[in-house]
Amino acid sequence: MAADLFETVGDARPSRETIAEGAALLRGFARPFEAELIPALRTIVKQAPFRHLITPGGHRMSVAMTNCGSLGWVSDPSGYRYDPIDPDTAKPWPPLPDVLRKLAASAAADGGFHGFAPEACLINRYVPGAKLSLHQDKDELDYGAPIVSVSLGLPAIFLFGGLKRSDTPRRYRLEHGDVAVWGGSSRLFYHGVAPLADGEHGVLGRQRINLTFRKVR
Ligand code: MD3
Ligand code: FE
Repeated sequence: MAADLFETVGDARPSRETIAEGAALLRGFARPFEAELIPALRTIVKQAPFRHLITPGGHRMSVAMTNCGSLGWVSDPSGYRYDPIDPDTAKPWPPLPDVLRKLAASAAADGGFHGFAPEACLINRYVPGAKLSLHQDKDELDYGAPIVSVSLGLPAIFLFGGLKRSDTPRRYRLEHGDVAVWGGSSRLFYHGVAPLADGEHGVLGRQRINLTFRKVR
């Protein structure tokens, strides 16, 4: 990619890797946003604290979650849904900050999806041992829009399968600042996150934060 020859961002050279049709891994893409991004996340989490949701199967998720934007993803024993109201605070989710909107739109454009305007930003927090089992993201009405994900803090092994649960997943190590854009025919691929290894991250400490931006309707 010729543009990389002219770019330097900290010590990490941004790069774009196509990992499936419509799916791109943008290593280090979020780094230039970091100084604004982390304080914005702290503000959101004060208004809508992390919580461990219960799945429809009755299990408490090891990943803690919150949201910002006009809709938030929630799970409870009755099912999964997008809700404009945080059930824990009974208030709307905190608004999507400009820095997050810009990061998501520019990453989507870099991945080939122009005009991406997310309604929901799900914020996942992993501590060592937390994991996300293989699943499909099927609670959105518009599969034509991509999902943009931003990894922060401790590295994680991301599992990327196929359309069938039985497809053996490929493994990708996602690090602080890595962004992925998932659209096209990969939009419904099974995916998950292996149990987080212990460690200490210079900025975020003993945790991994993942943001997923979605157009819901
Ligand atoms: C591949 N989150 O919140 S983001 C989720 O790291 C979720 O917290 C993971 O899966 C995390 O639903 C992974 C990467 C991701 C998101 C959506 C996808 C990968 C995807 C949709 C289709 C294919
Ligand atoms: Fe997912």
